Order: sequence, then structure tokens, then C-alpha cells
Amino acid sequence: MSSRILIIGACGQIGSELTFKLRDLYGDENVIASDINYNNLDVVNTGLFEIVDAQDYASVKICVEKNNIDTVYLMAAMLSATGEKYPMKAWDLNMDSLFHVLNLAKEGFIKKVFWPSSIAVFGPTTPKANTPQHTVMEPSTVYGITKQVGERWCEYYFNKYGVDVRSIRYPGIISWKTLPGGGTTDYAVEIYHKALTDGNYECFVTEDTELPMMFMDDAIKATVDIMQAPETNITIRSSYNLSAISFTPKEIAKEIQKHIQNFELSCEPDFRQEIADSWPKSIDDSFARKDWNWKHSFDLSEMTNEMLKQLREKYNSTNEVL
Ligand code: AKB
Repeated sequence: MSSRILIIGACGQIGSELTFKLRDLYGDENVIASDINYNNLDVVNTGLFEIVDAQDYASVKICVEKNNIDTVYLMAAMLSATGEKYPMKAWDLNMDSLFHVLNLAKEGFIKKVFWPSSIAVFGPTTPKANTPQHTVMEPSTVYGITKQVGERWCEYYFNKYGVDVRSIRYPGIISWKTLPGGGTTDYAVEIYHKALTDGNYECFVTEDTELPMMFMDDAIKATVDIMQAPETNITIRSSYNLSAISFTPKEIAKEIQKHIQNFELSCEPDFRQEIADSWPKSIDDSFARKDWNWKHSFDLSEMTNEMLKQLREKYNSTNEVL
């Protein structure tokens, strides 16, 4: 039987590309994209789309029942940087939406849930290099706290109620189709846009700040792979460490300079530096590699080629500027 899928938060950076991929895999008629607004016309105008308020249980339930949904990807969230500006809003959005979906699964309305966690679950006391799956977790951002608590609840709903919920801890995700919004790792996307439009970029973390990152194609592959894996392969029901590449702004700049010789990077750290400093530099994802054969494809150089190629085409065909 084919899946009937609902994506909540489909207009966002990851939600939008996940929507395109799931439509390809399961058929346009089986994938309902939803968000709280019509902000991404590429998503809204190219398939089934509904307005759903992730914080309103009735709104999610009506959409699930009306469309015979069995699988939900909950991609709506307030990220780390915006979360520090609006702590209670971040808490309410990130927790309410998770409980609504977990409870719909517990009550039998849906069978399977994907919920993203993040490297933000780690904090200043976590080992920074090759951070293990099971380790000290004392997140210092509101976003990180919601993700850590969310992981505990996912595991609890699996253990107590048998809810088939699956999760990965995304690193910073780099993509060209939809801009990220409100994250600490957003500089790793902005730098490519500014390289093409301005020839220089002022980064909000220092040039030597190293963080775990991943190209969008790899992130989407991981999301699809974990959801397609046999239930018995999923041995971790909190959230899996997931890793691809780690690099600094200086290293991205060096790669960009291979394509745009005069590109210049300058750094003016702001409040996001402290957040970045609290996160790991690299991640040990051996559980994901063993349990569901996770393997990334893109390194920094391949990702840079692709980002610049795609963004160049995008800027040539539209007049949008970041
Ligand atoms: C953020 O920077 O807040 C996100 C994340 C690492 O989860 N990109």
C-alpha cells in the first residue's frame, strides 16, 4: 500500500526540498505539503498544498483525517538564532507541534513520524571532536533544549505507546533552492549568494569557527533512507547522529576563490558566535552508518561547485538578490 504523506513546514529550507523528493517518490497525489502561509510558491503551486497551523491540534488532525494521512514529516520549527530572540515562542512552537503529531500517532490516526533533531542538542560540555551518539548533552540555547527534550519524548512515545517515530540530528544544511531562516549555520549558505552578487561576504562568526555541515541532497537522502529502513533496523528512537563534512568559513572562502578569484571574506562575530562555539566540530555517526547504511556523497569542493553553478543559473533567470 502506498504512503499518504503530510509535510508540516513544507515552505522552509528542508521542508521544501523534502516535498519535491517525496512527490517524486510517492506521486504528487499522495503528498500533501502544508505550512502556516503561502510563502514558497515553488511548493504551493506545484502540487497539493494546504494551510496547517502546527501549533493547533485541530488544524493538524483535520488535515490528517481528511487526506487519510499515514506518515507525517514535521519540519516546522524555530531555529537557534531566532529562538534566542523569542525563547517562549520557540519553546511553544517546537514542543506543541511535536506533541500534536506524537499524540495523533498514539491515538492511531497516523502510523509513522519523522521529526528532525539537531547538533544543537549538544552544548559546551560535550566532547567537541567526533562527538559520540551517547554523550554529555547540556544545550545552552532554547532551540537546543527543545530538541533535547523532544528526543526524550520521541523515545518515550516509542517505548510506552509503540509510536514509530524516527529522527536524525541534522548538522548545518547548505542548499540553493530555499534560503534557511534564523539558524546559526545560515552563514554557510549566505556566503555563496554574496560571493556571486557582491564578491565579498561579512561573516557573523570568526573565520576559524568549525561546524558540522551537509549538502541538502545528502540531508534529503538521509531523511528518505531512515524512513524507508525496516522498523527493526532502527535501534535509536531518540535521534541519530548524522555527519558529512566539517569546515570553517575560511575553508569555504578558499573553495569559492577557486571559482571567483577576488572573493573576500571578512568576519564580524555577533551573538551567534557563542552558539556556534557551544556546538561540536565533528560528529561520530557510526550508528546511522551501521543501522540503515547511511553514507554521504558531497564534500566541500563538490558542494561548492554545485552551489555556485545552481545559484548562478538562478540569478541569471530571476532578478532576486539576497
Ligand atoms: C541552526 O543553525 O539553528 C540549524 C541547526 C544546526 O539545527 N541550522
